[in-house]
Amino acid sequence: MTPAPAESAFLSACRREPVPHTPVWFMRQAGRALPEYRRLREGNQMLDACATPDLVTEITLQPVRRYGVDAAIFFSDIVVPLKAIGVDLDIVPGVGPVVAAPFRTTRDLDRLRALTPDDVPYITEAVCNLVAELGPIPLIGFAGAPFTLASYLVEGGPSKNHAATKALMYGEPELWAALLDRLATITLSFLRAQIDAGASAVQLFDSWVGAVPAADYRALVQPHSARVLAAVSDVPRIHFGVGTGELLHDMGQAGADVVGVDWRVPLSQAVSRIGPGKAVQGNLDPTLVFAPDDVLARKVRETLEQGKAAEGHIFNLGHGVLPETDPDALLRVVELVHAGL
Ligand code: 1CP
Repeated sequence: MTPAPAESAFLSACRREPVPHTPVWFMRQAGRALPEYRRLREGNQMLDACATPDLVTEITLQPVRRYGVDAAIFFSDIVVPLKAIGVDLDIVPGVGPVVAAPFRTTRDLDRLRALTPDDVPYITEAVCNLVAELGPIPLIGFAGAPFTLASYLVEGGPSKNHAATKALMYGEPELWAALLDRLATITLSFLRAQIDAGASAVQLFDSWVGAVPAADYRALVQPHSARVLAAVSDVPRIHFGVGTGELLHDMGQAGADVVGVDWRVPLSQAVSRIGPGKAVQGNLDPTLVFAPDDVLARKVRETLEQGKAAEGHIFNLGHGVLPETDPDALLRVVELVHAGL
């Protein structure tokens, strides 16, 4: 009999149970680093691709076939649920999500109604197809956390300093709380749709929350992320952000089972900051794929060694695969991780 995803190394590590080998997958493993992805995406807009179950299924499977990773991540984007409830936005090639009318006032809350599964039938269909195709390999569903989604809505697009977002957070705390509450409701429904269709785990991306100091994170952000994570406690929950060295403990306390760590903090230090009762995910610098083979191999082994300090370790990069990455370098990383120390 084929083993179930529940018995996989990936889900065992999430649950802090013994594993036959350290599981590995890569954030943004589907995408521009793969020539087969670039071919499939030719002539398709990103958001159209995300709403086409056959394309989503194929793109999600591509890195699993090529790299032999221990988990698939659903191909979609964090702004898909916002688009699905009618927010006028697009994903502009080479830029990222761009929102036509940025969020400014209380009246803008009306544009953020709750999401139902009927808004995203293509998500349900693609997840169902994928679960059937993947067999024993777990599928990770994902969503953007309230802070990171708020950043795109308030800034109107990608931002370096998140100045308008933080101005709203500090200047109008009541409106900020109402905005994050709406976003939490949308996010948890988007995750719920993926879980109900068969996703085995979820990752909540709070990519840009590293811009917020810890005390303000606890007061103004964490309660909303915690509400999302509490609503999906029937599967392992991974919580990740970039530049979050000062927030690792609090992000774990938001209710994650696994805390994702970027490349800036040595994994062993991250483990002591996060504290007991959590698994960790990470954290090879994504630029190391451009280093000579022996340097890459040494850094992979260092990461594995440091991961031993954790109750569970899922190997990953410290952020997404860079588009210029040679897929063969990632294949080598998977082989090294699976071979162990
Ligand atoms: O045409 C293209 O190929 C567009 C590039 C692209 C891709 C491949 C975008 C636009 N999104 C995606 C897919 C995507 N987005 C995945 C795929 C699954 C996988 O990992 O293989 C995931 C998980 C996301 C999630 C996402 N979107 C995040 C969180 C993860 C992270 O990288 O921190 C964020 C911040 C976004 C916003 C976004 N969408 C796209 C871009 C280029 C960006 C970032 C823009 C910025 O810098 O603010």
